[in-house]
Amino acid sequence: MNLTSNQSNNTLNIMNTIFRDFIHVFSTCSLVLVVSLIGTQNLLANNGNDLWLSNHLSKQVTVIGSLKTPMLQLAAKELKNGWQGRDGATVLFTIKKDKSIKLDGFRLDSNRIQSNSELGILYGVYDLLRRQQTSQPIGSIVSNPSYELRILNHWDNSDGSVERGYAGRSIFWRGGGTQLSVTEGDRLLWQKYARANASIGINGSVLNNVNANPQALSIEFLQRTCAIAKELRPYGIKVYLSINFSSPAELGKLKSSDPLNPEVINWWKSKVKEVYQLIPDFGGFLVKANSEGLPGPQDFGRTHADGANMLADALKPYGGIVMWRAFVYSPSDKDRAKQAYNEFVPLDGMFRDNVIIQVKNGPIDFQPREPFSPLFGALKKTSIMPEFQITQEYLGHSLQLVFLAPLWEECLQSDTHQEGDGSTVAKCTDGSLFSQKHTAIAGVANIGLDADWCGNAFAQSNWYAFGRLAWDNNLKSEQIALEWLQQTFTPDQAITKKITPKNWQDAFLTPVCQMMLQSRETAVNYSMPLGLHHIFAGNHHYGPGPWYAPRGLRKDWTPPYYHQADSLGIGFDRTSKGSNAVSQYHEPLNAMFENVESCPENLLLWFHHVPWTYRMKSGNSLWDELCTKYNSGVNSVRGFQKTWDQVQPYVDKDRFLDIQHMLRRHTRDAQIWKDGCILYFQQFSNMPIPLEVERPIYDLDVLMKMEMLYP
Ligand code: GCW
Repeated sequence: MNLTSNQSNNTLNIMNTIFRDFIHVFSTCSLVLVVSLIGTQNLLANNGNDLWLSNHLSKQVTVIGSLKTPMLQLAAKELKNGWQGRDGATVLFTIKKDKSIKLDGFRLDSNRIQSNSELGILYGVYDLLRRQQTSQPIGSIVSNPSYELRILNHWDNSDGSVERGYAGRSIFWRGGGTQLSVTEGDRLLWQKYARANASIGINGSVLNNVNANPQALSIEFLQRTCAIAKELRPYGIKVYLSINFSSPAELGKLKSSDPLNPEVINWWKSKVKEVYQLIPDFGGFLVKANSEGLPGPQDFGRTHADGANMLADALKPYGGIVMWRAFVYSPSDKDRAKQAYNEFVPLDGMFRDNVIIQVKNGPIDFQPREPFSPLFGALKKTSIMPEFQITQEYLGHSLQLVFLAPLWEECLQSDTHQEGDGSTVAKCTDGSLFSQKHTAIAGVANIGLDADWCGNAFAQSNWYAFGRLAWDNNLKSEQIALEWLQQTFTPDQAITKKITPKNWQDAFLTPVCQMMLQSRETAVNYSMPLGLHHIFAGNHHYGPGPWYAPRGLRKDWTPPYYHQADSLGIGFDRTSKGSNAVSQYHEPLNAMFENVESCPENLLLWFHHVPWTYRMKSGNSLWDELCTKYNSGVNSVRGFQKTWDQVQPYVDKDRFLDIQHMLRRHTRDAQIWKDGCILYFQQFSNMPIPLEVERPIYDLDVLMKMEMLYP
């Protein structure tokens, strides 16, 4: 089902909502009667389209204070529609400068929301409603965002496809002849998208793929961008575009795109002017340059700083920014993990103040587990922003239940030690340690035209978690998971049981939250435990392929480059005896990673080539430990299946069946990972599979042939 056929979904949704509210009213009188009347929960079908923003029967509230502008009126409307506090309460909106309130933060108590800005009031409303719905206290709270810019990156192409998208086609671009016509359906969809983002504090959207087509700056594209901006603006969301560095030549028909060429400089200036004439609050450009075959300043013998600064100068008069990606590597036998640091650290301090270097959480590429990128904390005189991947490219697409907040929390809380102990990635990027003109964070979106936006209900939690962490980079994954569950699977859907808050907590919230919190480590265990990375089959990045090495393919695009398994052992030697990537980390990390004994075991094979017989802390040999990890990953997903089956009474039928089905596939594919990797690596270790580990059920040669069938 997709949102273009959304009319009927909407009607269904409205009917469901009415019905749910109807039940809500009656439930206080006689739940049993209602249950016997409807007999089944089928009527509560939920396609997930409302995300964490389901409608609830609200109580009466009066809003006072200035409501002159559309944004404040919107804030008042949202408050009235969702109010769960005291019936007949009054809430005051106050816009007043207050030094303790930063950016679009707010001060909140049960009957007042104060902010420096209108957008802060809107955020305060969503926060207040969230607290009501999740039964959190509403004392006197000041809430300020950790980052000034909290941005979704959509890898959407103008033909409507989405790179690494697993939830249907693009919500922004349709391609073909329909590119120009903006329909009422489009507008409603974009408003709904904007509202969901605003409710979690996201304030920017990059509308197109970083693998950008030069046509992204054509007038047709800009006009549609302008139409999208119009729907996003009331919710405080600015639009940005990814640009192709060769646009002057490709689109402008100039002879070159050399960033120091005056004609090129002028071309960008007039293009930027054209953009701002259409979209006065346009946010700026995101640039992937000299990476994976895309053009960039190095093609002309210039540096990343030359390229970024030229664009920054063009954007500066309008307040626009450049997000310049540090995801660079070239085909070579050298260690790919070192390249970004090597290229960018020498340029520290050379970027304009409206340039932000966008850095993926790890040095390679959004793997299930990586150490943090050594650029965090090493760039001290340059604004730098983390890039997380919400879409599950390397973590099971939308076919596996993997909650990503623990991965991001692990990165944000990693101590770089760059400015002494406690120099976490969070502090190195949010302005606490280095004075950055702009602070920002980006997440690669997992959104598409699927009715549930993200491909399955639990994938929505990753969109939610990104927004919440962008607002508060110290939030704990558990709090995020609980909040999200409480808002997404509301207890009023559990109509076949007499649900009390206590049994909802014990029988639904606690086990499902546990499942979510375990899911990332589980994915690491059945796919790439102990620091293994990038051992996927083919370009789909779904199933296992430690053997995958087609002749002629770049070595750094093949798994053997990363796992280095041989008869002696397994793992990439990044110590001083190997590629010396450890030297890019500040002491004491350098020494800690260098020494096999002190290297954290969950990163062991990232930094070391380790003998199969090496004694792990558990007493197991490395080989036995590896097998045990794979086994525990599979067992854990099996456990998720049971957990989910147990919560059936608390979940509407649609989402229950959908997730039940997904977990079946998830378990099967985890088994394939385990069998494929154990049997393949066993050819090198020549050691038996420990008896506590379940025997493989697939044959290696079959799995090796299956590789291209995924997903
Ligand atoms: O991991 C790789 C992905 C590419 C992506 C690239 C990037 C948009 O496989 O699909 O391209 O990262 O981040 O630029």
